[in-house]
Amino acid sequence: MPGFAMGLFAMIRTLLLAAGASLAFAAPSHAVVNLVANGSFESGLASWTVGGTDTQGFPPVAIFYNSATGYPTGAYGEAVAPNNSPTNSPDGVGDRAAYFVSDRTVDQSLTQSVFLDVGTYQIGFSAYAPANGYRNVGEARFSGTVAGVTLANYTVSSGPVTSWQTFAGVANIATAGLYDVSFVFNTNRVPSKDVVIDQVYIIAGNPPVPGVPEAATWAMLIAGFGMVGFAARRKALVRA
Ligand SMILES: [Ca+2]
Ligand SMILES: [Ca+2]
Repeated sequence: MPGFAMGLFAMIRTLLLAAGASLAFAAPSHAVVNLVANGSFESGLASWTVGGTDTQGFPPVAIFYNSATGYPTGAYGEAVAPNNSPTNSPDGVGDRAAYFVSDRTVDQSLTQSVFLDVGTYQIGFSAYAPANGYRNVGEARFSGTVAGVTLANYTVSSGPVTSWQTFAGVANIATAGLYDVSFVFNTNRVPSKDVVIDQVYIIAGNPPVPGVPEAATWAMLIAGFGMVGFAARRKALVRA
């Protein structure tokens, strides 16, 4: 039995190493262009339009990372760590990110329109909930739509705190034209939760998403676990 267990671990380790090796080659090339303007918010909110109703008077702003300053340059004294979740955004994470913070807002939004030709595009963005906002009693609902495809729509309390996550997907554009990129934030209680976003992107094609095993890797893993199962059954038969 120990011998079989060791063999199984060795096989799984080999499979995981192979999966890791294939993922290491999945990085996007330097030629990839982000079709979203100022998608990393390094130019503040240039190219973005602020919408919605805010009765508290705290519109979204582009804060600075690792800055324990107050609104509008920081997250009320909490230093936000730069996005570290895997992303195919061609833009670097940079020094800034967009911050939704109002406690009384209806459909507060950051939007822009992007012209897309017919084709397949990969789309995505990264989001984060600061701890001080997360502790607030009021809920916040947030949605992210890129190239007309809604990638996320959640209450902040249902997501992680102080942990970046990247949402990615595919937009298959059948008709050339303008497509919406929009982030929408709703709150109705003082104080309520907040959201930070960064590295919004639209790129041509649909390259492997970092951190997500691609189809070939999955096939290899499934085949590998099938082999492990076969070996186990064979061992059982031999023993019987
Ligand atoms: Ca940025
Ligand atoms: Ca808030």
